[in-house]
Formats: sequence, structure tokens, C-alpha cells
Amino acid sequence: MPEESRKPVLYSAVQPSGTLTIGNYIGALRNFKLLEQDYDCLFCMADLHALTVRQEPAALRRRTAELAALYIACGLDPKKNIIYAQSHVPMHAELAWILNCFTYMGELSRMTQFKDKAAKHADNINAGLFTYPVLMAADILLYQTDVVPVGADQKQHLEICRDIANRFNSIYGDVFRIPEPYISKSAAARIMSLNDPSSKMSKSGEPDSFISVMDTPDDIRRKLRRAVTDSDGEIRVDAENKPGVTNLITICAAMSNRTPEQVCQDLAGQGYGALKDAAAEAVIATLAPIQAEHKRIMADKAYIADVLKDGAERASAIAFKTLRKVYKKVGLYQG
Ligand code: ATP
Ligand code: LTN
Repeated sequence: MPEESRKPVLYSAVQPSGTLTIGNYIGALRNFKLLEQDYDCLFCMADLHALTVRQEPAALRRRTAELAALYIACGLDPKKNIIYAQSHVPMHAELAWILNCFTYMGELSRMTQFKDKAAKHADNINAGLFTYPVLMAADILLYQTDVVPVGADQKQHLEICRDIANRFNSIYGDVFRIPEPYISKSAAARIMSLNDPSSKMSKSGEPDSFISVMDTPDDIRRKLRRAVTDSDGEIRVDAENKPGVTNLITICAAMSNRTPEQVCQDLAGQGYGALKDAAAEAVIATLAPIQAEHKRIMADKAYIADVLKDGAERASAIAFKTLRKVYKKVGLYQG
């Protein structure tokens, strides 16, 4: 394809480290569909990244297929987009090694996610957890990516990716395109844990701290009813003093395509019970069609395998070009 007619490249990935939560959906997946038209998109299952914490092998395999099905259930067309598993494209690990040699221990030790995960998994602070951002940089840079839609929590990783790419380019010339973060308004809204609204909702958190995109309506109602609020009784946005209530308003707004202010207006004068019910109904209604589609796709294992094989082939063709250029630039003998 001639360079001028190239659409900008969008790259994103999610770890198949658990069943996705509504935080992942609001912060990542639902925005992808809106971007499909304007970009050449790659959506990756970051299974190598998932290995930075212990995984049960059978569960990791199953979740990788489930995540692919979920991407498709959220409306992403695997013909238009490249949907693939990170481990199927060996150039990710290869480029990560090279980039490791252009990344400083000091910058990696400043990463908030590393500090958080090291505290959470004190018995397994492995080197992969430490160099996680380098593999992520390799993911992005292999495809000459223009934009990376990520939740606010991943901004720091994107900054280090840009730093590594700039460092490399300043030595070897223009090898990597410098990616920009794409943080949409709704992704900027971090969805917080239901039982501890001071920490983010995470698929590897306590079972009642998150709503999974696969939860039944009963589960959703139960979890939201138990969500931590406060004793002041007023439905209003105040992230600092009312993090639990603010989080419920955010969820309700995001899942019913309203602004937080509209939700507050619509519920004016009512109690937290009404807010929780409204949030539950909005979540249930949004997830129902996705769950039905996901079930249908999951029943066709051969289709999922085909999508991933095709995705890996198309991704490899692009990744190979970048990696060859890098190998040549750094002086690896190419014959
Ligand atoms: P883990 O619990 O395994 O660390 P996670 O739930 O934090 O995982 P990731 O796989 O790290 O999720 O992230 C996938 C995408 O979802 C990223 O774009 C991330 O920014 C976004 N995301 C994750 N959690 C939230 C959240 N609570 N609110 C908004 N966006 C989120
Ligand atoms: N660390 C990311 C997942 C991820 C990613 C990427 C996101 C791995 N590689 C490349 C964007 C681009 C996360 O969301 N936790």
C-alpha cells in the first residue's frame, strides 16, 4: 500500500488474565468499535503479558479464546481488523529483547503498575513483571502504530514506550513511528472497585469487587446492591469525598450513554438504592446483546481458531518488516 493512502494504525491489547470487567469494557472495548472506520486496527490478546502473574494453563487457554470471541461480540469485524494472540507472533518477544537493551532499570522501577503488582504478588516479583512495559513497547512499535487507545492507568506505559522509541530513533534514525495515547472521555473515567472505591476495578481483584461482562443479571444486581457508598445520602459527583457514589454514577452514565450530571439530575431527590438499581439495569441492558453474541461465537471453536490464525499471519507480515529493520540497524548479521 502506498504510504499516502495508509490509514493511521491503531493498536490495543488486553491481557487474558481473567474475565473482563465492565471497567475493561468502558475503558477499552466499547471504544474500539467507534474507531474501526478511521484506522487500520490491531487488537491483541496479550497472553505473554498475562504470564507475569501465575496462570492456570487451561484457564489461560480458555480465556484467550473467550477474549477473541468478546472482541467480535463487541462488534469488531475480524476481516476489517487484525485480531490475534501475542504469543502467535514471535517477533514480540524478539523485539522486546532488543528494547530491553535500550531501557533503564531506573525508569522501569518508577512504573506504578510494577509497584502495585509487586506489592500484590510479593511472593512472585519476577523479572517479567519488571520488564512488562518493554514487551508492551515492542507490541506497539512493531506495527508502526499511530495511536494506542488505553485507559488512564496505562498512560505511563505509553510514555515509556515513546521514550524508548525516541531513544532508539535518535541513535539509528527513523525506525519507529512515535505512538500517541488515545484516551477518550469515557476511558478517562476510571471505573473503581465496588468494595474499595479507592482502587481501580480489576479483573484479578476480589470476586465482589468487579462486575464481569459475563455476569448474570442477578449477579449484577447483587454486586451493585452491596457496593460501598457513604452515609451522606446525596447523589452527586465528588470523587474525593464520595468515591463509591461517584463510581456508581460513572458506571450508570457510561452504560446508559448519559453524562454523570444527567444521571444525577434524573435521580434527584432519590436514595442510593435507586442509584444502584439504575446502574444495574443500565449494565444489564448493555451487556445482554454482547453476552448472547459471545455465547454464539464461543460455540464455534473452529471459527475462533481460524480468526486467530488469519490474524497472526497478517500481524506477522507487518511485524517482520519492522524487526528486520531493527536487526539490521543494530548490527545483527543478516547474511
Ligand atoms: P489485571 O487485573 O489482570 O491487571 P485489568 O483489569 O487491570 O487487569 P488490563 O488487561 O490491564 O485490565 O487492561 C485492559 C484495558 O482495560 C486497558 O486499556 C485498561 O486501561 C482498561 N482498564 C482496565 N481497568 C480499567 C478500569 N477500572 N477502568 C477503566 N479502564 C480500565
Ligand atoms: N498493559 C496493557 C495491555 C497491553 C497493551 C499492549 C495495551 C499489552 N500490550 C499494547 C496497549 C498496547 C493493559 O491494558 N494492561
